[in-house]
Amino acid sequence: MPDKGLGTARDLLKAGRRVLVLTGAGVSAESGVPTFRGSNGLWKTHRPEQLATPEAFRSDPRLVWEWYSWRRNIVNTCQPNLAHKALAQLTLLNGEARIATQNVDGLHLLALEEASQIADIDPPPKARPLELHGSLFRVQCNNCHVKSNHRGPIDTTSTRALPHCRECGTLLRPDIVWFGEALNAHTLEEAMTCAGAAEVCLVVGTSSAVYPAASLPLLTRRAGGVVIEVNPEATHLTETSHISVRGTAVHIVPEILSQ
Ligand code: BV8
Ligand code: ZN
Repeated sequence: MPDKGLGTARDLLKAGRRVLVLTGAGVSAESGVPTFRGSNGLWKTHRPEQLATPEAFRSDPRLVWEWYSWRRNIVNTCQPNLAHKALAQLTLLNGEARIATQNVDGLHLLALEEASQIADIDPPPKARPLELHGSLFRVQCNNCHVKSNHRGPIDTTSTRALPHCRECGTLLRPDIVWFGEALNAHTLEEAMTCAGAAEVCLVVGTSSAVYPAASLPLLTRRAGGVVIEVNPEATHLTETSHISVRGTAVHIVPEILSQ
């Protein structure tokens, strides 16, 4: 049974240089971003296979863009919370600490940009979070294979009004990894390498239900590292965690990262 030790977690994170942080929707919950599988999660009102698959996009791009436009509008009103900020500080000050996030809300990157401005430090390359499942605010052309930032409003009134590639006219899709799609090979390889080398894998706010992201802490454990989970509830990972701290990201993460 995992230790619930907040103090032990803090000591391990203080001692551990090579830290991989894996986050999920729960780290952004207190910023107002809906989670997927919780009581009022996204998957309660929408079926993932209806919205988060390439087949769904092929059959009804307007519906899929409507869902992402709705999520973009919500996230545009959200700010990084104290957990995002504490994690940004960690990666800014510890060049060996990395964040791999399943989230597509961009709040880790925003927190890092804010932290580096306040500290007047250029973030080390490894401080940039690995976005395993892409970003709500990037689009990609399946024809040109070009990705670009896109933060403006999406006109979902007709398929023709949806965003199209300026170069070739192809309908653009969100730069999001859907079910059944491979993650970006380089990003995944980088995350797996970090997981295998980590002394500590800190897992915050994920149900650990989705692979291959959920396999990352198992790589740390297999290589002899420590797995620390922060979640108000037990998850698929809890039994294999060395420490599972019950609590929310905003209450626990700043506490266990406080030096
Ligand atoms: C792939 C995009 C293969 C949409 C998402 C084994 C190996 C490989 C694949 C599989 C496998 N087994 C099954 C698969 C298939 C599938 C999969 O994992 N299915 C699951 C459901 C069984 N995986 C895939 O399809 C992946 N692709 O492997 O392709 C391949 C290889 C080569 C060539 C071709 C194909 C793709 C996976 C990515 C799918 N895309 N999202 C979008 O985001 O719009 S997944 C979706 O779930 C989100 O991205 C989300 O990030 C992710 C995980 O969810 P969580 O973040 O954990 O969120 P959740 O709501 O579940 O949990 C929130 C947690 O927070 C809870 O525990 C809650 O207690 C906690 N919480 C709440 N409040 C707080 C809190 N914690 C802290 N503080 C709080 N305040
Ligand atoms: Zn194009």
